[in-house]
Amino acid sequence: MTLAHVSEIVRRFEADRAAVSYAEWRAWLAAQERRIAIHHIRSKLQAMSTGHRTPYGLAFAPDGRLWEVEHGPRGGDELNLIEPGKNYGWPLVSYATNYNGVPIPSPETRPDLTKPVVYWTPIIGPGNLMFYKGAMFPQWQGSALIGGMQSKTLNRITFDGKGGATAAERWSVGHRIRDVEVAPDGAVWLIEDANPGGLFRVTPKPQQ
Ligand SMILES: [Ca+2]
Repeated sequence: MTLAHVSEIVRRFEADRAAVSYAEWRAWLAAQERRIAIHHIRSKLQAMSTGHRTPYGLAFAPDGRLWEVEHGPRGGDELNLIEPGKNYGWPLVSYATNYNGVPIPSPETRPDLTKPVVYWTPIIGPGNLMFYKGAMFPQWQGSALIGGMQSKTLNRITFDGKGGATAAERWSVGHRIRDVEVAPDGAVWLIEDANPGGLFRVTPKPQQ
């Protein structure tokens, strides 16, 4: 129902109540309810966190923690543990240098800002972030996988369950990996950032 339509119903109601049908009133009331609901939702919205540069991936770990990967400029790609109300530093601090060579203050200089849990200098150019869950790679259960576009790698991150993380493994795959997903059978799909690009299915090496 458009605003013009609502105005027309109100005008006719004020002129002559009988000119407005029950169905029209129902539609008008439903529109009012939607408007109130949207207003209510908007009033509840707030920024979860600030100070992000170029987020490329956001995912919940099996323990419910929320993680994010983002690109730094010349250096300083980050894996962040996202918590409400925190400022993640950009553009005030970074483990990086600007593209024009101008240094950026180190996160160590601003203890009030939240540091990344893992950072990459030189960069990997993260394409996404996802948590592995599947049967084919049981040793990866609970690990995160990150495609590297700049580094042409697949990266595995492990977690200590207390908010810590480690860049545990990195495989060179020779393609700019934009996204990583897990198939229902536990195989890993990699999609390449290229035109034409490839889609690769990763499975364990058969035992000799
Ligand atoms: Ca940061």
